[in-house]
Amino acid sequence: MSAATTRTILHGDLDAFFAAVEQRDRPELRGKPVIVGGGGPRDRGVVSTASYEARVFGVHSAMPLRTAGALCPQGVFLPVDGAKYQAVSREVMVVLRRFTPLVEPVSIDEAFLDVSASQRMFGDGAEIGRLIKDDVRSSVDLTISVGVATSKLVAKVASDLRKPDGLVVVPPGDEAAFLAPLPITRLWGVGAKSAEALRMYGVRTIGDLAALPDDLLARRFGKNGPMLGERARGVDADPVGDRDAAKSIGHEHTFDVDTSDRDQIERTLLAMSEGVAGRLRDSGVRASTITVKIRDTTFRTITRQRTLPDSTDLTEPIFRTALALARPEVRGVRIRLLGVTASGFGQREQLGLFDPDDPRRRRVVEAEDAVRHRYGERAITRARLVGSRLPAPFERDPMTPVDPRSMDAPDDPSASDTAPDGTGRDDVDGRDRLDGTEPGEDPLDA
Ligand code: TTP
Ligand code: MG
Ligand code: MG
Repeated sequence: MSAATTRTILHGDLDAFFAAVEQRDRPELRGKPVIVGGGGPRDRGVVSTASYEARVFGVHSAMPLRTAGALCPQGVFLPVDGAKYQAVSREVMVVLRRFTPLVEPVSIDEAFLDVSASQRMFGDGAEIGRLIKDDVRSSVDLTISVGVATSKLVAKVASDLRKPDGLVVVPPGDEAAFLAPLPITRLWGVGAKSAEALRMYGVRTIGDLAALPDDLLARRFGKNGPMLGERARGVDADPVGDRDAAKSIGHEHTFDVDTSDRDQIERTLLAMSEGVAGRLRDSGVRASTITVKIRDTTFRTITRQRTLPDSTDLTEPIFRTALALARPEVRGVRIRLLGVTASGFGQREQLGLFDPDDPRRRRVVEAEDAVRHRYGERAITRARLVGSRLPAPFERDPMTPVDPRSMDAPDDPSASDTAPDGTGRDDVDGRDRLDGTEPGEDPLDA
């Protein structure tokens, strides 16, 4: 790869994130085994994360709390304070954006940064890594582990290698040699199933995988096989933040019985707007474009979209816009399906210090989010929605960090709602739907 095209990519991931926030806010917990999860050591439920002091006892994420209690009876067990961690996550993303606008959050506590163009201002990748670690520590009082490399793949492996408080720099050209001795399970996208299958070929390390011929990989793993080999050699051209451009968050609802009832249509739009707004907030983004999709009994499908003067992550402006777009189209028509989609994302923090929303209103919304995260989407229901008997299409595991790569994949019911006669026509394409295996997914676990 020529110098002109060599990129400098950072991956940052906070150390023992939920537990570290609790230790930060309660100094008496520092140095102690802290276990954050949905209850105490005698409760059902699992560990969200454990401080490094607790990990010494074998406690780890996703372990039943009771097991954690048996392994580490002296542990301090704390409930999950989702709203607090979301807020801290946003603060960290603000810090990261001081170094480049090319920041791609991948979960609540990690992000990729392309700092290729930032080096004249801040120094080389290693120096930027150090600056970021210092800045995260002084601004939010947390430690972040950082990997620096020429690709997302290698940076991700590097950030994980010397946790906690790690900084691992892989110089250009050293990618394959850096990866080679590591166990195959370290390779991002190789899960338990793929690792097991690879073991049959004597593959233990990433270097073993890199040495397998492409045609063998293709035979065994199909179209993802050769890609697996490339990644083992540290080849990954995936750009930082690329998926943001085509990204959208949407909900759709197909009525059990086609309807022309205005109230039912409006309540459905409200419920969907609420779901979309909640997911925008979870992802730390605001949308500037709202699209509604309307399919009638004859499978005629139209979409109408409007760009807002100010981007938003709140229900009201989304609902108002969706309603204004839908009203003229649904009059006197029997509706089969409705959809509300938000797109045109900017990061919330890019708007700077000025928050166009009433801060009190935002606090209420954030309190609602906390309840939603803890008890599920149905816990908070506007008076108007009571009795609407909408199914709960908006539920997702509150403990699963939102992964922008798969944002729309799990709950897009439109995929099965195709016109039997092929006349269905969508003005919005399915760009945001994922097909095939993405980097970061196990080709066999998928
Ligand atoms: P991770 O970054 O995977 O883990 P971590 O930050 O706790 O520890 P480290 O990165 O130092 O290894 O996840 C970030 C947060 O996401 C974590 O603090 C809690 C939450 N989480 C869960 O709730 N359940 C899980 O199974 C995992 C893996 C994470
Ligand atoms: Mg982490
Ligand atoms: Mg993480």
